Amino acid sequence: MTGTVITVAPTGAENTKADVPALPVTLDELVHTAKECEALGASIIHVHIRDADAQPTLDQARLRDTVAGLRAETDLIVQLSSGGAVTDPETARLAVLYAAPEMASCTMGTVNFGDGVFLNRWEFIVDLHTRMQDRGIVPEYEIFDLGQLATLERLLGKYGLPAGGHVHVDLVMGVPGGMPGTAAALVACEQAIRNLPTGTTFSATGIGRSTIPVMLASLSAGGHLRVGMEDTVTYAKGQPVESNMQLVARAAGFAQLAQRPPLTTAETRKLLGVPVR
Ligand code: KMH
Ligand code: ZN
Repeated sequence: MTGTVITVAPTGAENTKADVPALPVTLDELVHTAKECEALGASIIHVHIRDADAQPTLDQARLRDTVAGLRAETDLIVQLSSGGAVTDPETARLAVLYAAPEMASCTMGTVNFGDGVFLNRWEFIVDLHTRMQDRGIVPEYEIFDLGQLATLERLLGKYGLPAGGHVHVDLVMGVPGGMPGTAAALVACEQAIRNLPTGTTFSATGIGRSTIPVMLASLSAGGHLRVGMEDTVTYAKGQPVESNMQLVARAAGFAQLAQRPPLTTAETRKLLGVPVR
């Protein structure tokens, strides 16, 4: 493992523009953020979109415009969230795939999510996985708890490898209701990932204050990084995040220190089996 994939998750569905004014919510803000983060070392963008009132939406036209806008202005791998917000119905989450992203997230199980429940039934997971296979969309399997890696093993055993043939996992750690954002939990996941197909890669993100411990643990365990205001809105104690660029710059710095510098978009495409445009 020579380099680091840095994914930026700039917006998410949980933080409000009123509480976090620096959150990118319009297409212009998103494209600006994407370009700057690409220049700083990000190679994937994990995208949730907002409507005209800055509320989370899975509106088809907006999703298509977003994919087109990001593709026109950057070479980042565009990964749409199929997770949406905890209130989004399964039909709307499946329909995200019609917007033809290069990648989409695919969560491996139900998890308590703060006061809500992020529902991911087995049949729904199978539907997402097989529809992505049919459409040539490369999944990023989102893992909120250790047992979800066993679900992924079962999924791949029954329904086969994803589009592109490479398995990539993202450990989302520190969600209230999911696994903690600790080095011990990350190592437990890394052990379980060894049961997945040879060459499986993983990235990790720590929600809130677990962002730094998870980043350091992931780098030392051979993993990649996801950062962004979807996951972290406090840069340091009492210091709000100014921008997603600030978080990507810190991640790139840590990756350099670990002597695993950020991979370019072309290198990440090759690693994850995402076609060159
Ligand atoms: N917003 C969360 C309920 C994903 O993007 O796939 C789900 C989430 C996962 O963020
Ligand atoms: Zn997300």
